[in-house]
Amino acid sequence: MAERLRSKASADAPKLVRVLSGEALWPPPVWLMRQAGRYLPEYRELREQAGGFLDLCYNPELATEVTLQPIRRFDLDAAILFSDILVVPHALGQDVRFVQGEGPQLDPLSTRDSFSRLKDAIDLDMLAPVYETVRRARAELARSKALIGFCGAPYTVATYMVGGRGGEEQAPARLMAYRDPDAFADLIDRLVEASAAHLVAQLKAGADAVQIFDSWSGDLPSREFSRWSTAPIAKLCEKVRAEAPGAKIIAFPRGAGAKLADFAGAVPADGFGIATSEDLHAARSAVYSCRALQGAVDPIALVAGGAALDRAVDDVLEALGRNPLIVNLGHGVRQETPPEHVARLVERVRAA
Ligand code: 1CP
Repeated sequence: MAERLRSKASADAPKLVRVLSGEALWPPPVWLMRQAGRYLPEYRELREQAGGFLDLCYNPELATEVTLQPIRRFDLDAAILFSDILVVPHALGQDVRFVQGEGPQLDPLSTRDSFSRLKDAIDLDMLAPVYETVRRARAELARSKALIGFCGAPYTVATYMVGGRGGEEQAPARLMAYRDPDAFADLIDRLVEASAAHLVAQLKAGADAVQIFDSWSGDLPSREFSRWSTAPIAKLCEKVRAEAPGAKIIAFPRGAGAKLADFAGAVPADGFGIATSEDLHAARSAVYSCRALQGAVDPIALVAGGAALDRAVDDVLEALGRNPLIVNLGHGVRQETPPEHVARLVERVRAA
């Protein structure tokens, strides 16, 4: 495995791809989770024209524009496809709605019987507009910029599918996992297959790397974490690599904390996302040193700006800069973030 991970990217590859191939670059590349979205006036304007949120995700012209907005404004090193993790349940046949101000709502799959409402396999034709967005965004980006595709981790997506919505503790999915582990395993297996097909389609359409967002597994006890987060993500990476050899993969097990070492030992990703609350030095020693870390500026320091933001950026650069590093936040950009603070963060990294 180490051999494959060390295969070097060419010198004119995007910086993000080089770092994911094991190079430590200075200054390191920088992009931000949720870098497109409501904190940008140009997004809010375009969002009004689009109708619903899913209409925007499935409109290649508008979704390409939203993908590129933060690159134009801030000259970040990577664009992330504008889409959502919940297009996968949607393309598996589940009803998904985005209600203004309330977040996503799905018809919950609360028992195994309700799985019969799902399709046997993901309907990639339904997601054709997403792959068209990848093609268009890649064509419009400079070669030096990376385009990142993504999906949710099987566990995180399952929590929305079973619970019908987000929620702090994700109790409905965790209950199903305890009461009927065979049913929950069936759902997770379906999501491994569906997510692999979705990531491979994005890579074939031109994505330079893909990120797997596991937003909710950090709450799980170790035994549950390794069964429902680590093992399925490891399998997902292997499936993607089998069909898209050399694919660059970032895994973000948000809040894994002390579970990161086991996770990184089992998951053959090229980079690992670190959440705001994690100790940076502990994270560095948990992950084999040629593999990249990505993170972990506090999104609330980004809201605060000024000297607090500078310090937060410097802490990440000092703790992680000697090894392959991608500067990012520890979670997504918040809606109340002043766009000038993002410009300041990028400037601080570039001046390092
Ligand atoms: O305009 C709007 O009202 C919609 C807000 C919005 C946006 C901008 C949603 C609804 N999704 C998105 C885009 C999105 N979602 C991206 C685009 C690329 C970028 O980063 O700029 C990405 C990568 C996601 C990923 C996503 N969706 C995650 C994983 C990351 C995370 O934040 O933890 C999750 C959990 C979702 C579900 C989701 N979709 C939207 C919301 C508000 C949520 C979270 C709901 C909750 O808190 O449970």
